[in-house]
Amino acid sequence: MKRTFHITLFVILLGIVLSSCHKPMPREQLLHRLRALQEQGCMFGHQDDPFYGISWAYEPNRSDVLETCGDYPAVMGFDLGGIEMGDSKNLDSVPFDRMRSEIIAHHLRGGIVTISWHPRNPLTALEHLGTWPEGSAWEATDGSVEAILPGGMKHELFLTWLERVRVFLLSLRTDDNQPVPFIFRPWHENNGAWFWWGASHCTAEQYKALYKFTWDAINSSLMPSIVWSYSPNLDGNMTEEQFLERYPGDERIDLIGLDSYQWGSEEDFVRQTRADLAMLCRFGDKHHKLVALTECGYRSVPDPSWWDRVLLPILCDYPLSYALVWRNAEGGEHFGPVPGTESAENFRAFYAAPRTLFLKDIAK
Ligand code: BMA
Repeated sequence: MKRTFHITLFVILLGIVLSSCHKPMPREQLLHRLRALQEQGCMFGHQDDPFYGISWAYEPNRSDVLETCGDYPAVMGFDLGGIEMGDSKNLDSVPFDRMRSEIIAHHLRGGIVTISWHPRNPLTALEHLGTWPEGSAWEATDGSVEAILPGGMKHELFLTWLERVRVFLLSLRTDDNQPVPFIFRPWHENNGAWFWWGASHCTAEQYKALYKFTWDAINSSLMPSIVWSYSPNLDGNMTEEQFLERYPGDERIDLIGLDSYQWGSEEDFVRQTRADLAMLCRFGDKHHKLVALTECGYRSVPDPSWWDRVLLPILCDYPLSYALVWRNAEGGEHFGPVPGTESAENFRAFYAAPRTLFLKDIAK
């Protein structure tokens, strides 16, 4: 009797000790939160939201989304392009120091952060400093991926690039030194031909080796913070076999996505986006992955009813974590809402729809 009592006591104490040791990592908390939020709706995201709009730049606390509907986007996207060169500003002139503080600020206000990377071309970047398209992500030469893999002539350079990315990502910490969790989405739109890591410029094996090498190098010290995303571009007829060809593997990927823009007709955009999302959602369900429209939009939103007539029904029909529209570039194109434009009122209807989640919906 006494022995049984001691054993029971021991098991209870062991349980208490073990459960207090397992403090969930920020990445686990973020994954858990993303899954719970997906049950509530689809989050709206905007690239470079707090930096500039088409007629303003770097004014504190401004955001075109906030000024259109009274709320911040739930998700904000940021891009590291240029950090690999040791630049102080990214490819769209966003100072990395400012980026760091806005990432931390969005995290602290309860928002979700996603980070992409348009690195320059490792074969030509050093000859063409700061030019476009020469030396940029869009200088889509064959052999660049091969050159940066182990044994390649630019492998050492690539190690310094990854180190610069890692150091920036590691610096994403709050004042009390807590790591900010985020979704990281490198090597995106890889089924197209426009980036040097695109399907026409490297084999599937080389692409997967690139993703895995990146994952291993960065994850070694950032494991607690990163939700990893893999997001090819719209195909319109993507099969699971095609998707799997370059998929880095279930053990490395948490969130799969689609980058889908309305460049042509509305009918094509809707039909093709739905076809690819249906496949991705089936895959996500089977493989327990979150699914998102990792980039989307209609350049300068020329259709005043686009938000709630075209985009919203798509978000309603698929179990998506979020849909992120691209940046509102100063003096140029915009993919997000702009106060005072024709589509702004329609954006407020999109905002009010029960399905869409903005900051106030998720930070409650
Ligand atoms: C593209 C355009 C470019 C920009 C790039 C990276 O879609 O918006 O102007 O440099 O994304 O943000």
